[in-house]
Amino acid sequence: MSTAFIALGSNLCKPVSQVEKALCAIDKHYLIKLEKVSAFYSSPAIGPGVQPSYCNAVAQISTLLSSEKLLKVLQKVEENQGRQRERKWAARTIDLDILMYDQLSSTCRQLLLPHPRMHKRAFVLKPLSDLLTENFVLRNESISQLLDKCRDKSKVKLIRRYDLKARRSF
Ligand code: PH2
Ligand code: MG
Ligand code: MG
Repeated sequence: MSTAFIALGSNLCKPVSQVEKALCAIDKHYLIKLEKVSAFYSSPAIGPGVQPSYCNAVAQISTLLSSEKLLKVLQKVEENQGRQRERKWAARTIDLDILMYDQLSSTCRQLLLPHPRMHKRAFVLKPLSDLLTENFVLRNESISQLLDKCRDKSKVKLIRRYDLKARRSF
């Protein structure tokens, strides 16, 4: 059994509902168990042009899927929620990124692990810090040390909590 962390982000078509829907879809897969879900945060979009704010969260799962198969499942969930592959960092209904898969380090172009930009993004680190302890080390630093270095950390605001049993935010 492997442990993976998935970043969820949406800034189109009711972002909170999109994130909730994706969590349900992930959990429905017979080889994936949703173990923990962070609170939901709102953050200004990083990307081109003027875009709506994002709803961001991070989920911890256990799975019997390989990292490659997990990526395929997540891409299917994105597709089912109407994800269009447009410009880089364009607004999207749902984005599901594998942040980490066990201790795996991958330089494969389709799936870089750990996610190459996660340590710089407050909208990933803040929700991730809900799930990890201070002992957790990424690039020789704790999540809170990495967060301290993010200039935009104050802009990531808690909006809702997630009830794992009820499978919804409140
Ligand atoms: N995702 C992006 C680009 N910009 N900005 C925020 N605030 N949250 C995101 O999840 C996000 C983004 C590309 O995946
Ligand atoms: Mg992304
Ligand atoms: Mg992505």
